[in-house]
Amino acid sequence: MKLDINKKIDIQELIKDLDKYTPKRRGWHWREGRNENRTVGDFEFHETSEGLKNFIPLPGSRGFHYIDPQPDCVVTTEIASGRFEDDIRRMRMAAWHGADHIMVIRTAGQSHIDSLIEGTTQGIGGIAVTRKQVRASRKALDMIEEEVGREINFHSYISGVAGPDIAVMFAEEGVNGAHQDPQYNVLYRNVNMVRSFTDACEAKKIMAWADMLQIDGAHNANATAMKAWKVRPELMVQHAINSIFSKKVGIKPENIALSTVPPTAPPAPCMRLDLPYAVALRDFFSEYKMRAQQNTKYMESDMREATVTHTLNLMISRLTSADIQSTITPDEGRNVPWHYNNIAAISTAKQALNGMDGLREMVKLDREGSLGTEVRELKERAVLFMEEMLEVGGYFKAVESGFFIDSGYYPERNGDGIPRQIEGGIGVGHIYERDADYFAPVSVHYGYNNVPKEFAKASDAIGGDTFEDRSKIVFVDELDEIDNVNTRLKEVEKYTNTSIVKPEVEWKADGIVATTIFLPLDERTAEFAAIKCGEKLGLEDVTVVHKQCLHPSEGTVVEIKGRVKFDIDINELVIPEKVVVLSDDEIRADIAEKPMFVVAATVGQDEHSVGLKETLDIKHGGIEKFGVKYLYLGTSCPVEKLVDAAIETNADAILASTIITHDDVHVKNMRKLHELCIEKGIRDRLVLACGGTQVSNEIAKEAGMDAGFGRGSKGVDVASFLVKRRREMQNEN
Ligand code: Z97
Repeated sequence: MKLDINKKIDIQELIKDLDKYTPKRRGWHWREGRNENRTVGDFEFHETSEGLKNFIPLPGSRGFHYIDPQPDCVVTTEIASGRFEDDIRRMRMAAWHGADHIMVIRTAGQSHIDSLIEGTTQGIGGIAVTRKQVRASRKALDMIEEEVGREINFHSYISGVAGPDIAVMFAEEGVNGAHQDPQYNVLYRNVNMVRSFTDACEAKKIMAWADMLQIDGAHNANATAMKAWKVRPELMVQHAINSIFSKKVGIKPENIALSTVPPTAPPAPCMRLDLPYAVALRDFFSEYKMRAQQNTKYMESDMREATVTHTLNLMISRLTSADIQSTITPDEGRNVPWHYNNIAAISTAKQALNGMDGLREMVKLDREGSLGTEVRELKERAVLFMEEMLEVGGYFKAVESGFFIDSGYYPERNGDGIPRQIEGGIGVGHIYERDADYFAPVSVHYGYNNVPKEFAKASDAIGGDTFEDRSKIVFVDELDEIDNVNTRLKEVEKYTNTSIVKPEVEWKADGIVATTIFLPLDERTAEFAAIKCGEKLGLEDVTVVHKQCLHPSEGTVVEIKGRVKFDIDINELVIPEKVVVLSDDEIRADIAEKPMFVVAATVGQDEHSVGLKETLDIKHGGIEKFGVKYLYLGTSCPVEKLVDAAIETNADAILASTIITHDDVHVKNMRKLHELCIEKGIRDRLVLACGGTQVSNEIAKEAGMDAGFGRGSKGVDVASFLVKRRREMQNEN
């Protein structure tokens, strides 16, 4: 199965024979071609990686020949629709925009599940991570990476009491990265600490074999702490514990990534707190990688605010050269994991990183000033924390004493940390010392294994394990008769490979649309008034996703979402043929070879001038830019005067503008222009074009023009048309 750019990914085809699918590769992949200067378009870049084969550039790239420079760091997108068949389509869109690390958020608290789940069930704002979901996603990514020409990392979580089981499944299925941090289980999921650390040995050993990248869980302290910036010293301790532990189990340092989050956001003076923290991390953990996640704790539902915080965070990433840039911002605050929010966040990262390319070469971090002092202080606090931990008898004792997630700025302690008992938590008492004759017949295993002498290696006892012989993997397809991908696909059959469509934000044909409404009301009233507006617009299940008071009594802006009740048949749409616009160079060359002269005016009793002037003048890319010369006769110009001027100057074309539409005067003016030219015997040698907000190509042509230019038309559209029409006329004669 290969993807065709012009076709949607066929999910039915994708899940066919999934039981036989072998992932293309294992292991984490950094971007290729980093640390070298690269020319992209007109510019030299200093912090990029190899470009993509297929991509969608930033909107502003229009001014730069549509270049799409790829930053040097891996860019993550977190996908949480809860249906893998829909996630897969989103992954493909994300990859085209520059994401090469796809994290699938699990359904709430899969760490609580004490076994490997098989078969698919749909999550709520997340997905139950199962072998089928993982395999289907990896298979899709194997094809998507060929389409974009870059390796894409697939990522999920190895946590909870089923952690080692999940690690094995991930290794078998070619998952490339995972969160793994026993401290996460202990603090946030109340898994017994001895169990959690013992399991982590096994899980990490398997991750090392599978060459997976590991992200730790320290950032969760930011999210949990009352004041996120207070736990910075403790966070360094958490990073230290998981990093050295992972290294000792056998994960190579370049596969150990710290999950770092700038702890604050505006209106806090975040740079003064966040930058020293990021620098201190780089100093302490120089052999490991930094995975920068933007701040999500101080994020509400405002996309604009989230984007600014994200951008400030990206500046820190650039200044401290983050290795992986996460991009969940807008979704996390709004809890609306929609396709286009993923793309918006990826674009924010790409845009900011492109824009700050090479910033570090010009701006040096001043270690002599307050930055240096802050960095040193943070490190000292972290070291003291670690020392006190040793004094009380080590990590387990420290957790028991409530050292972690305390709201004090260490060494201050407020006694409100999360204490866990060594003899408590989920899975307590399930750890047994291995007997002398303990034997596990597997190829990857942590610690003591009494392999019988007749076997060269442990797994020979069973003729190879699943890491060595994939045919031994048992693929369980579906367990739930009702909630599974087959029934879900059946429900949307009407919209699959047919001409029927429905708007969507996360699931095929979910029918959801969002709209922004300003109401001259106070916030509370506006919220309910907005819902009423949504209902009057014909939407169902209307809810408010964002609101912002602009003034206590003058007004509120509200963003609502709701479900449309209708479908659209694309076969019934009337779509005018798309005009192909010539390139700037081609137009210029044509005009240089054979000059062109046009006369132009706003006709009738119409004083509008801006639209036509923008079309003519060089400043905003009017036809003058391409070398076309013109005579502008101003506004309220009689049609007769315009035609006479064209005759006198021997013009090639007339450009008329007509904005006023009262009594269809725009149509009448166009018709008059056409008829007058016939009367004067010049119609067949003159190009006639008309523009205006209510003019369309169809209306203009019907009224006798050669072309019409409506709202949004640019000088290049007109220039391209003039050149093409002149060529046609030459051929006609
Ligand atoms: C991130 N936006 O990118 P469950 N293990 C660790 C974790 O951090 C998490 C889980 C397991 C965030 C992702 C928060 N992290 C969300 C170290 C979750 C998840 O929900 O307990 O089943 O596992 O880091």
